[in-house]
Formats: sequence, C-alpha cells, structure tokens
Amino acid sequence: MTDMRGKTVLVTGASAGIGAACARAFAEAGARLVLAARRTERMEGLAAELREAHGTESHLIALDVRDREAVEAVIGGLPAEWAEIDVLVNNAGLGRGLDRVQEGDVTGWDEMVDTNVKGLLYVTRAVVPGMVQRGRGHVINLGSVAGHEVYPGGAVYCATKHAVGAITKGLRIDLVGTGVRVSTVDPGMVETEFSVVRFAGDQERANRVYAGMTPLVAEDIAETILWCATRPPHVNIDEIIIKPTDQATSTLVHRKQ
Ligand code: NDP
Ligand code: 8X3
Repeated sequence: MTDMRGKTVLVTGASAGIGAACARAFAEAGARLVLAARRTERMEGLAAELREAHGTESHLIALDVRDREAVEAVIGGLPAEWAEIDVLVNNAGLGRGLDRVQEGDVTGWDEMVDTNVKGLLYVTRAVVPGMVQRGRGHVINLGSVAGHEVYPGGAVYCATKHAVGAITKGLRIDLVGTGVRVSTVDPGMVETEFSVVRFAGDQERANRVYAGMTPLVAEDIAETILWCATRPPHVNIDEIIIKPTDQATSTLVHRKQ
C-alpha cells in the first residue's frame, strides 16, 4: 500500500538531495506537498516538475529552520488547506568540515547544532500539536549512521545525529497513546550535495568521498521513507539503518583499486 492520496506531507530541506527525492516519491504516491528550504527557486522548479508529472499540488515555504520565530510564524500561519500535516519529514540538515575537535571551526559547530538539532526540534514543536489534536500523524526524522557510530573528525556532526536518535526515542515515548507515529531513517553514504556542503564547495574533495565505491542515491532513502509512511496505522517503524553494500561501518568502505 503506497497510496498517499489526500495526505499532506511537509518535507524540510526539500531543495536538494534526499528532501527533493522525498518530494518526488510522495508526489508519485499521490500526496500534496508542503516544501520548505531556503533556496526557493529550486523548490519552484521541483514543484513545477511534480505538477507536470503527477498533477501534484505544492505549497512552498522559504524557511531557515534555525530561525525559531520564522518556524513558528510560517508553520503556525499555514493557510487552513495546508495546515493539517499528515507526515513530517524532518530532513533539513548538514555537516560542516571534518576537523578534529581541537582544531574545529566553531561557526560550523553552531550551524550543525542549530540546524540538525534545534531546527528539527522547532519544526517538530510547531507541527506535532496538530497531529495530537487530530489523533494521527507521522514524524520521520533523518538520522544517520553517524547517530550510531563516531568517526575521526566527526565528533560534532555525530553528536547532532546521536541527538536526533535521542529526540526520536523521546518523542515516541511522549506521544504514545496519541496515535502519532515516530520513525528515524538512518543512512550511511548517500551521494547528494552533502559532501560538497561539508567541504565548503570543494567538489573534488567531495568526489573522493565516493571514489571507487557505489554509494546510495537519494531515491534509495526516499523510497525507504515512503515505505515507513505507508505502513498501516497500527505499525510504527522505529528505526531503519540503511548503508551501501560497499560500506560496513563509517570508516570501513570497500573501494575498487
Ligand atoms: P543536501 O546537502 O543534498 O541537502 C540538504 C538540504 O537541507 C537542502 O535542501 C538544504 O536546503 C536543507 N537545509 C540545510 N540547512 C537548512 C536550514 N538551515 N533551513 C532549511 N533547510 C536547510 O544533503 P542530503 O540530502 O544528503 O541531507 C539531508 C539529510 O540527510 C540531512 O539531515 C543529513 O544530515 C542526512 N544524511 C545524509 C547522508 C548523506 O550521506 N548524504 C547520510 C545520513 C544522513 P537549503 O540550502 O535550500 O536551505
Ligand atoms: C552522513 C553520513 O557517514 O558522512 O550522515 O556521517 S556520514
């Protein structure tokens, strides 16, 4: 059962990578979309593509999830026909750098914590009360293998994804009995703009991350998220870890010579 007709799905970080792939997957399944990110022109292109391909209705919101007041105002102020969110995909996130803590860039730390942890919380806080009121809804967080392991230079990014894991578990505890479901999908290496962003636009360094191995693609994760969202209402998928076959752990990756 992958029918999402009549369902409203809010995807944060919908302008690229996994978020854009989620928009495509949910649109194909018949959902209507609330798309949020900072780069509105990209979302406009995506919305036009999905309208053309599937007749998808989209509502775009220009949003920096780090801006608490904006999150409250924009999500609290959604027009009535878009306000009842059935599925929230908390996807907006990023890594910055791969430096040891003692050499780390504090600005990058702020950006990761403010986006991956606080931003996710702000959006969740704005959306979940409506779900509770309606007695149904589904929050799907983007965790990571970095929420299960820690690797060199990854202390702060890994800390944010460990936090996402804790928030997912805590939210599920807090929402038990409300009918609202809470899941986390935790990928390993997915080739998106993630590494280009992590290395501040250094495309060559980003390419080296995936050299000689076959990474996941954003569609692999979107398909998994859609699968979680389309289980029957009594089924809650708690957590899925999904890695490329070439990746055993964060640091053990098989590469062809
Ligand atoms: P991309 O860089 O391709 O996409 C990131 C998305 O997040 C963009 O749409 C970006 O939009 C949005 N975003 C970033 N900061 C903000 C912000 N402050 N406010 C609103 N939106 C924001 O990366 P991925 O698609 O790979 O990453 C998506 C999620 O998946 C992240 O949470 C990441 O940590 C997680 N993840 C990624 C993995 C990978 O290997 N790629 C593996 C495991 C988890 P814009 O810049 O327009 O605002
Ligand atoms: C992103 C995957 O391995 O770069 O969450 O931390 S990794």
